[in-house]
Amino acid sequence: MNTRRTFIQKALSLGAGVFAASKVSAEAQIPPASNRANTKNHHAQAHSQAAFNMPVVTTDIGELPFTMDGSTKVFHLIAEVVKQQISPLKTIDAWGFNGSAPGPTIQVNQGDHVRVVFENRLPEPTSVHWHGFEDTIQNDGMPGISQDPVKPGGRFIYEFNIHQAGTYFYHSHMAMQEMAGMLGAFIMHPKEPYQPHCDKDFLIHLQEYAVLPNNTVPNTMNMEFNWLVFNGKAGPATTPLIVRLGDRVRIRFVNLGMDHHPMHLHGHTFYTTGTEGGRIPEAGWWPGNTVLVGVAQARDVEFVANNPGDWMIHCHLPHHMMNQMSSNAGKMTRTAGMPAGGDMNTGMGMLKGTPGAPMGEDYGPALGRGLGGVGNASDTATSNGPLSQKKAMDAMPEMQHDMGSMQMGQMAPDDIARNANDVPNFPQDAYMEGPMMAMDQMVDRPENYGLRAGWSGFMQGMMTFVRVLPPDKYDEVIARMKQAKRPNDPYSAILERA
Ligand SMILES: [Cu+2]
Repeated sequence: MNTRRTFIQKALSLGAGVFAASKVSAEAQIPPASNRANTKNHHAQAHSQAAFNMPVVTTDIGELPFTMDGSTKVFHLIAEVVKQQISPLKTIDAWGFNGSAPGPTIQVNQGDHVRVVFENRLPEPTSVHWHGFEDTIQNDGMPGISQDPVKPGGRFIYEFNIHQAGTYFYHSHMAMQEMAGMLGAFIMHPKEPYQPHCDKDFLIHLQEYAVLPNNTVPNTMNMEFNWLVFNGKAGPATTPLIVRLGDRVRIRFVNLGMDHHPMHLHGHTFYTTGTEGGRIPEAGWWPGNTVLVGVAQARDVEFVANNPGDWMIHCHLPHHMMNQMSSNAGKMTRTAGMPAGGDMNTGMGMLKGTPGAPMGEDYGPALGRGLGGVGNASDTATSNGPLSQKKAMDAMPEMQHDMGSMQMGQMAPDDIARNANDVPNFPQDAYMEGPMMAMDQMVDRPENYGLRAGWSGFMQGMMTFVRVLPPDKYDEVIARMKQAKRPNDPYSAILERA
């Protein structure tokens, strides 16, 4: 059975014609700049006749298909070990569901009868907790409390009558398993579609991993996270949210990690319209451009994409806008004195390592506070030694300065001031971001078409774009996305309607 089609038919039955609706909204009465303050109400009117439940798009993850057993929607959810590529040069061994961490998004409608056949392919017991569900205790998924733990190779069947609506989640209730990636979203679409209608509905999971250089297994007990991901990808490997100028957009943030994340959108004001407890009545919506998404919370925000451009959406914690985070300032960046036996070159893990490989594990413990347990107690302040690009490159003869499609070493001579070495705190981002670290081609995909060259050097961690594209550019990007014919494309719900 084509489950996607079934879903669309269900969606169709919930409101007026999907295709007609998206056409109407695409023309979408882009309000003049002088009227932007009123776009919320304006848009409510524009869509009042055509509301339907737009399926949620979980970029880079996608959704879990289902089959029908009579009138019951049946999902097959499998806990398993997965290889999750979080960045072009970093793939980790995570635990997730049905091939990814986070697991795929489950989407149902209020009033549905839902069965989840859960299968444990992990080497240890687990179960699935259904976060926020007002259901029977037998379905709570608390191992040892509401049910026996599901043993390796075992199964458990959860069955729900969906009477709620909103952004809910599922996750392992074993803390370390959760930190290894065992989480996913569970969307309950309302019986009466929300007003005003949203043309695009996205979901972004916020997650953190602590993975030593040259390692693939996250340290689930560590609290010094050096990989911060949206839907299992760190910038610039995150897939942008593609919207058409004038679209009303909903983004659902879900946080199942150790830190709270202030999510910030450039160029627009959004309203917070929902929490992990469901929809907020319109009178209670609050405006902002940053919303704090606490642990175990969901925050739905909505805005009219009325300002064209490639706008950043990101966590505003500075350390959550970095990849492979490690100490970069002071003594650790200089050719003498990195405590764990390496200079910048070995310490950064790029070359000359023993046991012979770049990113030698034996250098890991000195990188960053607490990564590996050594900490940086001996990384005390000393005067900075000289560092110039030439000197750094000369000290790294084995380094591939042209790493295939990685755009390394393209800093212009005037990117670094002549007196940089006399300036306290230099360098901060000089060798971590910018043209030197750009990898546009490595993360090339239709959604990135037309971005400014070198963009990828300035995007790390919990970052992606909301690309608000005028009709001609939007159509071109969508055409390229369709042309790519990607199997199980997370964007399919949008592509089918475009
Ligand atoms: Cu954050």
